[in-house]
Amino acid sequence: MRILFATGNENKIVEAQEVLESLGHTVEGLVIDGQRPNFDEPKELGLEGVAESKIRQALDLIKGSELDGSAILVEDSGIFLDAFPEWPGAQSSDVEKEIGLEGIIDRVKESGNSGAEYRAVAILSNGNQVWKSQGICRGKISDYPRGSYGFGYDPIFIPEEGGGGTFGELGKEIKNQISHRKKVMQGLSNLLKSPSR
Ligand code: ITT
Repeated sequence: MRILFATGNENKIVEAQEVLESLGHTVEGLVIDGQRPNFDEPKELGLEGVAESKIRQALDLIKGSELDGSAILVEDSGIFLDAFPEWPGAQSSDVEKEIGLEGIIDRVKESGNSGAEYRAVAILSNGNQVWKSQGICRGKISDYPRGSYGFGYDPIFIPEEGGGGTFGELGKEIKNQISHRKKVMQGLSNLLKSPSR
């Protein structure tokens, strides 16, 4: 299936391509009038509420255009710290800008609980059918940033299945095998093989 990913985050597109293209799909960023669309994100609704809002906005944007009927993908994701329920969660990108990775490390150290997980919710729709999937990657926050691969919280996130390295150190091969994004995209691909709901 040709999938148009409605996101302003190029890293998400690259990671989705790496997972979904090996499963027989193509993925490209949704571009309208030469621009990546920008959506309102009602972050107080959490990841799923934000993803539902983004898919509604994306489908509205392409209604009546030549892209009407295309398979549109949206994804909302974030990191969740065990010590702070639902935080930063859907606010992850804002919190990263406000306090930085060092600010996160400081709060985790103060709390004494380094447990964390990445979560992602993805929704795919052609306007008629809708497929929704979730992905979680368990891990913990490191004592200091390590490695330069990836984006966002990757230099301070140590996935349980990564042998102790951060995603920043583990790189693309490992991240794409075990990440929340791998799981959410794999889940969508599995749903595409079965009748839609
Ligand atoms: P779109 O909404 O346009 O898709 P975005 O970057 O704003 O792009 P989100 O609102 O879903 O995406 O916020 C995701 C944030 O969560 C992201 O900016 C990072 O701070 C964090 N995050 C999510 N997945 C991540 C990953 O795989 N690696 C590192 N940080 C991640």
